Amino acid sequence: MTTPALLPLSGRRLPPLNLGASAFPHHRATLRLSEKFILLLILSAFITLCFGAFFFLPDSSKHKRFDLGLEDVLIPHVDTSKGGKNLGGFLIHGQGHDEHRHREEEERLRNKIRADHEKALEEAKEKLKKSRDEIQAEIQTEKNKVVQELKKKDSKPLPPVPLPNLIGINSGEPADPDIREKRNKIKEMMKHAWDNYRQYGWGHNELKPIARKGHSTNIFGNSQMGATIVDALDTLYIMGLHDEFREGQEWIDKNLDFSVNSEVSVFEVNIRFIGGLLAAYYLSGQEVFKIKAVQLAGKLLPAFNTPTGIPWAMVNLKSGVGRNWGWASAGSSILAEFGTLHMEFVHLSYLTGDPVYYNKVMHIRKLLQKMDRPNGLYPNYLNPRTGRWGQHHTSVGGLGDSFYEYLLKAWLMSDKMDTEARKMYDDAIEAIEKHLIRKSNGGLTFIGEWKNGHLERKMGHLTCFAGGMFALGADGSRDDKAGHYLQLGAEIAHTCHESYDRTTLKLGPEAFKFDGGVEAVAVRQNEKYYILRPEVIETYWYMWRFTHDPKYRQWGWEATQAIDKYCRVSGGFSGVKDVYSSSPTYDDVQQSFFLAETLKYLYLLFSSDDLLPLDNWVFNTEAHPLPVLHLTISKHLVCSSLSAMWV
Ligand code: DMJ
Repeated sequence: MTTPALLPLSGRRLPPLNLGASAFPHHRATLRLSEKFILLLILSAFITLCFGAFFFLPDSSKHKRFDLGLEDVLIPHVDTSKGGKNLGGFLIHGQGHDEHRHREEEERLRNKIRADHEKALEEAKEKLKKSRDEIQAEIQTEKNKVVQELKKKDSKPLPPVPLPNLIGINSGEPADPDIREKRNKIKEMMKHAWDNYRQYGWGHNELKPIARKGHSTNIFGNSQMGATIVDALDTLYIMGLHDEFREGQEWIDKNLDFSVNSEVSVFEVNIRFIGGLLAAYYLSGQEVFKIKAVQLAGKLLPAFNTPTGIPWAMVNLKSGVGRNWGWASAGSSILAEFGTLHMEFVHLSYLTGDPVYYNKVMHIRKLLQKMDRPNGLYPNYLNPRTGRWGQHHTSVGGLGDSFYEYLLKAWLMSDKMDTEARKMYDDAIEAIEKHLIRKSNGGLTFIGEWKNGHLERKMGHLTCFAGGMFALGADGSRDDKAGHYLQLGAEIAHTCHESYDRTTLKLGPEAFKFDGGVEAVAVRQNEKYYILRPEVIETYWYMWRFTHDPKYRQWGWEATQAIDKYCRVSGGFSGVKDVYSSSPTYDDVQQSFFLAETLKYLYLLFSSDDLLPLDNWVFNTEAHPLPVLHLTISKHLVCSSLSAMWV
């Protein structure tokens, strides 16, 4: 009888029991533990009794039901003389029962129950002879066994998958010495950011480069999850900073633990952690990254337990309890959050062979497809309880942005097989062009925001990623409008460059207006900051890859110099609060996306195209490259190590 050893796992103490000394005179000291055994024994005896009564009391209605039940059960038997049918050594019993055999069987079962009972009693008596310490030691051993088993289960190596070895023939080293020098400068900036984080913020989520200590925000919860390490890994790898990469890997291996009582953003953890770990895995082939990604994904799954399957914005990694941001329209989930899981989740299903992740994101897609869209636009807010839209705000910037990006990238990542995603992207982009994209009086193309039936003529720094997206989606566009979308991408890149160029620091503000004579300039004080964001540089890079127009490298270099001049401090890199001020103040945060995205895109801009070619890699929204999956189409997703089937 092994059950008693499991009792203490519940951590609950039983109230003192009044069996005391008279029942077990020699073992007062072990009384409390003994009581648990005794209770358990009594309970098991009671259950056995009930079990016996249920099955064997003559003429009870249950007995009759049991007989009837038996008629449908397959019992090994070869005697067909009473009208039963022999099915390959198994008999389906007919009406006529062998009473004698039945009684014998009952007797045999009763004896067995009696024997089990006595054995259990003996074992319990033996246990009770032991000292409290011995029992506790036994319990501990049992507990350890369980923990070890669980650990083994968790870290069971997953099936091997073929790793693409496509990160550049010569690590993307450019032939031109001037370009090489610029690329080296960017690598040096990465080293400066990393080394300072290593020194002052190691293990924390981010770094405060001026205070020289760790930093975190609520998106990462309250625990030190080393966000910067995970986010930076693939950039380190691509740049050939292998010692730093190994340090990061070691930290992750030893310290990255997701069993923490911490409430995190599902979206941020997905794009930064799962995306970062998956990219590190695909680039380096180190199993630890895949294992950690899968463990973490398991912790995010409870967020999908909502009436609609639209996940909560936040989930507690330990309890699995989810909720939404208090500020989001009427308890809504956010389009850019629940709509930016697809790439990572498809890869998780591919790597594990478990369709659970794929099914979650496809369910979201199906639900969105069924919904009415005002003017063909997707509102930013969706209530996960009711499945209804919240406020009718639409944005290609904050709250909406990466949803559109992931529709396109789902198609690209599926080797262009996921045509459903492509159609959704094309439909969405057409509506966006019609309702949100305008030209300013000064001829700048901008993407505004739709708010309750009118267009706000304001564009966010975040929205600037769309230039790259339009260029990336040009090939394969509806009605063969590739030229049009490449042109649109170029116009957005130009506008966003203007938003940088019209500032004192040559760094872009968080949001800029096209209204009342103002063009590409921030008006409100709280929109003048630059927090090391990547989107403008991201668009320069895509535009460079598709056009090779040298102006994109030139603009990228301007941004590099401005960052190095105004954001670099001795303890790392910091955001600045006002890009129009010649003596800017720092926000004292080195964002993890600065290492994941901004520096990576800059480095790629000054590398040759064979470093992570876009035919083979698709970058997630945090710039983590994931390989294109060459999938075949089938009715159901069946993943294996080599192939995954697409619905
Ligand atoms: C990044 O975390 C991602 O790019 C995300 O999609 C939105 N923007 C931040 C950086 O600005």
